[in-house]
Amino acid sequence: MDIVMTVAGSDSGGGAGIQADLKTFQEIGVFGTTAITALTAQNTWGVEGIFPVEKDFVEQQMLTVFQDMPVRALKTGMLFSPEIIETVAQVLAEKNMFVVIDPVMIAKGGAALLQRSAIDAMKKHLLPIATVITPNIPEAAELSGITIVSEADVEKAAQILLQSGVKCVVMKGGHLEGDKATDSVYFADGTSFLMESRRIQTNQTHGTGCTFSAALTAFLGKGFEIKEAIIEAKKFVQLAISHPLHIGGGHGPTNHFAYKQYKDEVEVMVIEA
Ligand code: PXL
Repeated sequence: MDIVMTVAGSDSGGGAGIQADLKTFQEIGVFGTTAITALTAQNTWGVEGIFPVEKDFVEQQMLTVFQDMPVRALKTGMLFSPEIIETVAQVLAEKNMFVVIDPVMIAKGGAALLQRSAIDAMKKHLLPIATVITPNIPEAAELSGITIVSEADVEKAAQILLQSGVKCVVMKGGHLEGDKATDSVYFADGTSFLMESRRIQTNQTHGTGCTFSAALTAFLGKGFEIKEAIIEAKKFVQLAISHPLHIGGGHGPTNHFAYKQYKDEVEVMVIEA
């Protein structure tokens, strides 16, 4: 059994964070473990409260699992503070596993899931040891320090992020305009490709980013090559968005059951650079 870990925050509403990650791991058939960085009280309307976990206890959760289980791939989600980021980076620096960074900053309803001072810590400590980072456009703009409007800006921001030492950048295009949702993927060796899919008009998107990075982590844990893992994760999230569950009255969660049920109907076009 392939073992993976998520280091992230808990979403009591079950659509994002640790809960989305574990559901995704389970559907893909890997064994999920967790280190929880913060509890949130939330539903589909928004985040009502945040209760961070002490950095030493985040470390203890990770080390206790690592002592006993060979974790092949790990993702980070909501890390909340610079202290937690530095601690997680220190623990991971001595380990040999795939590391996926989902640079979670702001929840759909607007709540800050990362303190501003933590952005520098992420660039300095976490990116150098990461395999893949999966920013959306606003997150990529924050991390790279440039405004992103055009496709040229997307590439420029990705190149800035690659300089920090991360091996692969997945720029999620969901926040850009257009009838296609295009993600651009750049590798440190200079290669790149695009993934294009139909844009789905829906507000049932709570936890989309968590679900994509969790699926990517699960496929890496199963031994997929990085490129194949990214493409399969895109399929997982595309299906999760296109078969909504309509739970709650606000931004509803994505459907983690959909991949297993509808895997054969999904279309993601891969365009080589
Ligand atoms: O989708 C980002 C995210 C990550 N982690 C937690 C969240 C959210 C969004 O609400 O609540 C715990």
